[in-house]
Amino acid sequence: MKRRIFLSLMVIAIAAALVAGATTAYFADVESATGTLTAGTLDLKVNDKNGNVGTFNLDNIFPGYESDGYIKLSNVGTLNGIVKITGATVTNYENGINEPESAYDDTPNEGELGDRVHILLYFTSDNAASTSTALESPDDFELSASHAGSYFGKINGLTNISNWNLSKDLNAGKSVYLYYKIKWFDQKNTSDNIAQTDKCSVTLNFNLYQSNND
Ligand SMILES: [Ca+2]
Ligand SMILES: [Ca+2]
Ligand SMILES: [Ca+2]
Repeated sequence: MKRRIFLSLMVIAIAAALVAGATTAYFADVESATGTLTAGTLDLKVNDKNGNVGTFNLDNIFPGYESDGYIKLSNVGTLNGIVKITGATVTNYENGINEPESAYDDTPNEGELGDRVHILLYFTSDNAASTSTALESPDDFELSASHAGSYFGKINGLTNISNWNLSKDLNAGKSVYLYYKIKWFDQKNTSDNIAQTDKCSVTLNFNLYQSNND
């Protein structure tokens, strides 16, 4: 009887040893994985500034006047984008009616300068002077292939600029330029007197969109 009890205790002891051994007796290895998500950036600057940036400020203009220049548009973000002119605001100020204006039935409170002066706009990759464009008459402007996507017309027509699809690829860390030429074609008659003293303000709205070909 004692022997049977002794054997039973032996079996229990061996079984317990096997269970204990089962938790430590094989190789093991544990690893983990961590991923992170960080959003990129799209950030547009106009002439290296944010906000509504002042550009040209042309005083004392006249029939026959012209001026051109560039507006620099930079993508200072980390994602490639497309910059687009999404709209424009044109405001005409009468700025008083002088004696020559009054001879042309000038209507008070709304200037005529934006109806008299033309503007040419297109995007270009650089601001080299060689890209400046000659304009001899309101009818003679033809787009070259490198200037595809442009606006040419009266300043007042800029209010429809969203229909002209002015856009250009603007990759991360890069700049493009909006070329502008402002020209008052001399009509060789005195009807332009109606715009004496008048003032015109133009605001272009730019939007930098994410491009889908990153
Ligand atoms: Ca910005
Ligand atoms: Ca005036
Ligand atoms: Ca006027």
